[in-house]
Parts: sequence; structure tokens; C-alpha cells
Amino acid sequence: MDQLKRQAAARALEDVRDGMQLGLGTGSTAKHFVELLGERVRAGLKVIGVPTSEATRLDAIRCGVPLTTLDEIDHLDITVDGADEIDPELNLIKGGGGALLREKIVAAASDRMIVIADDTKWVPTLGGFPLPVEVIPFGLGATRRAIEKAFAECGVSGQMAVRNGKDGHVFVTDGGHWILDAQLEKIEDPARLATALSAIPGVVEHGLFIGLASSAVLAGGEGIRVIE
Ligand code: ABF
Repeated sequence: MDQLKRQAAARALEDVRDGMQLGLGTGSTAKHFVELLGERVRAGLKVIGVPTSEATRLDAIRCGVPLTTLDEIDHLDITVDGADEIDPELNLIKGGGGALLREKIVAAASDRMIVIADDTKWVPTLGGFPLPVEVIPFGLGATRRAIEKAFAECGVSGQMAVRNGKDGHVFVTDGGHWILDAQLEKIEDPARLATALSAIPGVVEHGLFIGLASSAVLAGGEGIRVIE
């Protein structure tokens, strides 16, 4: 599986040109991309990156990829990031790694977003993977009820739980927020649900990435598929 992730990352790297400004994703697949990019940088490629998490920032530094911020540059050429689920419209569920807020800000600031994944992430309908919703801890009860109402209005239902970290305590995002993971099974209208969740005051961001991905590079036993 790790080999497939690396193959997808290597294919995305073929689209990177000298002088590009890149969004650097988070997760095990995106980590392969940062490592391979670092090899190219050490061989002379000139690029600059904006990391989507503290973990990726540290990886990029370790690999020698020069970094900047979205305050210092006015756009990104390509963001390369992983995903938890990808549907045929290239809508995504992201945020299993907890970095969805920065991932979405960076993807939205990019001319193109290339999603890299092993082909187990490819699904006919989103929802098998729990949908992460990043929330402000203040007023969590009210936010939860508003989310449940949005789910009902969008025809989905399921259990929702505050995410815990490996240490057993509440997982806190890079932005200082919490995550609710919602097990919804099937999201028939992800765009509608995305709009409904974004309208809730206590919701900082959610893991539905609608219309942001330009292409997906899927690595499987049969080789690599690029979907655009
Ligand atoms: C990030 O890392 C995510 O948004 C997604 O949650 C996760 C995918 O991780 P992996 O590449 O390790 O499967 O891209």
C-alpha cells in the first residue's frame, strides 16, 4: 500500500515545473510527495511550498523544501494532497488526519489541486469514511444540534463523536479547534450538505471538498489512473 501511495506521489510530481509555488498536503501519501519533491529540490529544482499542517512543515524542512506562507505570495500553482474518499465527480472527504482547515484554505488558493491516493479511496458515493467537522469548543452542544438538523435536512443521519487523540484526550487541531466525526454511510448530495454545514456558526470547516480537486491520481495493482 505504501508503494502505491509513493507511485501516486511520483506521478503528481511529473506536473511540477521550475518556479512553481506549491501547496503541500498532509497525511502519509502527501508525505511521499514532500520526500520526492525534496529529492528534486536537492537536484536543483526551484520551487517554494506552503504546508497544510505543522507535521508537513516539519517534513518539508527535513527534506529541504523551501517554505513560504499565503501572506507572502498571491497564489499557488498546484496543491498536491491526499484524501480519505474520492467520488466520480472528484468531490472528496478529507480531514481524517485532522488538517482539513489548512488543507481547504491552501487548496482554494491554488490554480489546481491534484489528489493523490491508492485506489481504495475511490468510491461511488461519499460517506463510508466518517465526515470530520471542525468545531469551536464553545457552545458545542448548540453546534452539535445544529449539525444534526443540517444532516436531517440533507437526508443523512448517523452517530457523531468528538475525536480523541492517540493519548486518549480530545484531539486539538493546528488551529486550536475540536473535530466531530460523523458516520453517515452515504452522502447522496455532498454539495448541499457542505453548504448547510458551512452556514452553522460554530462550524469552522468540514471535510467535504466540493469542486476543489482538478484531478486525482489513483495507484492500484493494475497501475496508475489519472481522473480529470
Ligand atoms: C490528508 O491526509 C487528509 O485530508 C486525509 O485525511 C489524509 C489522507 O491520509 P493518507 O494519505 O495517509 O491516507 O490528506
